[in-house]
Amino acid sequence: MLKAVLEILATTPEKLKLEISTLSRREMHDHLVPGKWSVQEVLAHMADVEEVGMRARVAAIINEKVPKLPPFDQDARATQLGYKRMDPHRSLAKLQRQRRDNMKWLKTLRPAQLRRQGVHETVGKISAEELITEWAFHDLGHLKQILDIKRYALFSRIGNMRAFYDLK
Ligand code: NI
Repeated sequence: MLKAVLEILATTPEKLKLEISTLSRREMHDHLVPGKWSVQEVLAHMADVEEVGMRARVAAIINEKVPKLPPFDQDARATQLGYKRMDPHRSLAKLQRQRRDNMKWLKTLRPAQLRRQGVHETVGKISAEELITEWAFHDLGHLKQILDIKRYALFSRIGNMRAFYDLK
């Protein structure tokens, strides 16, 4: 079960790299989906969460006795850290480096450690295994978001075939 989750986590950076390889700097910077993050902001967010969100929380559950896990205010961090101005390739490189390191660490965790729990301040009890699974779930959500942005980028160029699609 966790094996598939680890596989998703291990392959996310290369999937992201492949997906952004066909986008121009401008397409990564612009808000192609109205009201949503740009590719640049998504990548900055993923690199940021990798550093301060995911691993730190799982580590707290493993190392502390029923730790309290504070919520992560992603919009506040996006503004404070300036996700908008961050270079997408640098964000991806940072994520790649950190993920490699995190994969090594995740593979060392034993079943008894994975069963340990923490208390998320908003949603309550959560085990290390659930949190690691959410980590992969979070990856896929942002990958999907990037695919959506790419669909939007093409939408204006498909002429009358637009009638068959409802972009949401
Ligand atoms: Ni996110």
